[in-house]
Amino acid sequence: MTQRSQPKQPSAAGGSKSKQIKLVLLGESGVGKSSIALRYVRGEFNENGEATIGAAFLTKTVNVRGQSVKFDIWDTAGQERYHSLAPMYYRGAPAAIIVYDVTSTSSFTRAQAWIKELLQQANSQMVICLAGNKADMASEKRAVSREEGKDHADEHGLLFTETSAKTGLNVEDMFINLAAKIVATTMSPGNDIEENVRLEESGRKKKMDVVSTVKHSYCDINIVLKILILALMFITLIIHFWKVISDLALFFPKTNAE
Ligand SMILES: Nc1nc2c(ncn2[C@@H]2O[C@H](COP(=O)(O)OP(=O)(O)OP(=O)(O)O)[C@@H](O)[C@H]2O)c(=O)[nH]1
Ligand SMILES: [Mg+2]
Repeated sequence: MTQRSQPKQPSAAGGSKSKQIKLVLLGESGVGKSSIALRYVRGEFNENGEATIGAAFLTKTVNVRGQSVKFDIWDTAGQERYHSLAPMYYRGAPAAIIVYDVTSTSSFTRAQAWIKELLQQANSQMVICLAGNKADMASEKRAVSREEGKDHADEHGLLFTETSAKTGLNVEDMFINLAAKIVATTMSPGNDIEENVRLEESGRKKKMDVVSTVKHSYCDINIVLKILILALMFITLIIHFWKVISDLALFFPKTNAE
């Protein structure tokens, strides 16, 4: 797919205000992340897609349970040299799709590492889907069984599907299921993603308050130090002044005597 594709702005589904969902696509290079994004957003497939550089951004708005949902899709680069950039995209994101290629065991191993990383580093409320892509090649070249993928997803409480960006199999459903789960989670009291974001923000605000409190106490110390330095300078000045006076006192009697 073309690198750094321009965000597409489809018309909002439904009349209500769109709920924005940041979604990140992760997985080994070549598993088909960009192809999935391209299939979902534009309904296209490119046999000769180039590896993504950095990340690409796409958007799509859909209607889920009467709620207009706008996906902000971050299609990350799977090449290892871009790994360090990934947290920038998944941090704070409420949704992620971890993609592997059903014809590649190494991509499944990499997907497991992504799951581990997200469970440790990402937002604990993140809705994650594990996707075994290139299902159209499964009959001839399958290397990871559907059961293996599903079991791994179940073990970590993730959504699971097998997709084909080439034929479009399950691509749309995967995004809709993710959105439905997020909308459901957001609507259920006591487990509200927006509430959690607010809590995270208030937590962050608390941290900022602590920082500013510390800053204030540093300010106080600075003022005390400044006062001490000024006092020292004042005392030194007085001593010098006193010395000059006493020198003059010694000088004048001598002059008078002459
Ligand atoms: N047969 C088949 N080929 C696919 C499918 N999805 C992607 N491909 C092909 O796999 C290759 C890699 O696809 P990309 O979408 O560029 O892979 P990627 O995960 O974005 O790779 P990076 O950008 O390097 O991380 C391309 O040649 C695609 O045409 C699929 O579902 N079926
Ligand atoms: Mg790509």
